[in-house]
Amino acid sequence: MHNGTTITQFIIEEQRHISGATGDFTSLLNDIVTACKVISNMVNKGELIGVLGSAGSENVQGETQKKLDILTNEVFIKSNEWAGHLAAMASEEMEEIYPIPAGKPRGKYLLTFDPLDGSSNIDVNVSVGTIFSILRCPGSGEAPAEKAFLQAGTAQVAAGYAIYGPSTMMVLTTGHGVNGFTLDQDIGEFILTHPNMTIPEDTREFAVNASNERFWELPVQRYVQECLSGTEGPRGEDFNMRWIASMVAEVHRILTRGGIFMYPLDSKMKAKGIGGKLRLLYEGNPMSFIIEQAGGMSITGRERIMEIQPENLHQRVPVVLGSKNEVQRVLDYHREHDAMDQE
Ligand code: P6P
Repeated sequence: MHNGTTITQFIIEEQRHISGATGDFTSLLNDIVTACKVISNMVNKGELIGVLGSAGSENVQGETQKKLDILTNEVFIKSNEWAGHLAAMASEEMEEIYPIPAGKPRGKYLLTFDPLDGSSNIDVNVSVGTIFSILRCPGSGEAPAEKAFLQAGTAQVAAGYAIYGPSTMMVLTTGHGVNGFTLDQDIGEFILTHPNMTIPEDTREFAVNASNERFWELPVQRYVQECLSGTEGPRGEDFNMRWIASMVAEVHRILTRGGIFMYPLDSKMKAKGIGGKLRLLYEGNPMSFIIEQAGGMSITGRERIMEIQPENLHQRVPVVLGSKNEVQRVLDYHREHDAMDQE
């Protein structure tokens, strides 16, 4: 059972810890919560309202857009452009930044988001989610350019996700731990059900798209092979594997019971000159903030994701995140490999 604390009440009580808080940030978070409620309803209705299937277009990454990718992007824009909390937004589904339109008040925050992560799963009814990150807007009120978004993940003010699964949940951090809220469909409110979420430091469950094995760098091949060798290998214990192809669902599982998620750099990406599969500003950084606040670790394989200085809006990075001791092992394997390479 829950104690009935709504996410709105929780955010307002959180705000009291922030000196000089004006309520602006609280109101922004509540607008984001509203957008996620609308998206939850759309995702839940699915083909009943004809929103499944392809939109017949591609996003900036050259990936086929689903109808819901575009519709959920519009929901985020409409829910967050009017209130005067934001100076601009950036989305996986938009090549350029979205400055707050003339005639609408401009605020002091920037919002980046992936409105429907894992959307390749939507047509087969597997959990998908929304990921968002809030930054302060530099400068003194003028309309920001793209470079205003190019801040390291350590500059994030807040980050969170909604997961549209058997339950719709929101998970949120403002830098004071991680808390989970479950949508009570009867009253349309997110209720605090998972206070102070923390990730076990150890795990025997890994998540990776194993079809890419032959393209991985040697340290990743070594780590995964040792997991697969189980009790007959150097780890001396058996491991379990998961792969949902929905980062929000993988991260939520890890927050709930531990684990390690990997989308590592591989030779296919290197050949195309891209830095990874996942996007730094609206997937890597918000999820890393949440994971670190829950006591986990999040790296590219070689460095802390939240310390990367972004070079462009849709920059992609390798991601290895989750239970601290397993992520540390992957980091150690990369360091050992690189040291031998330099000998
Ligand atoms: P693959 C979804 O498209 C996504 O961005 C992440 O949510 C997910 O972890 C990954 O890509 C899945 O990639 O190559 O297994 O389809």
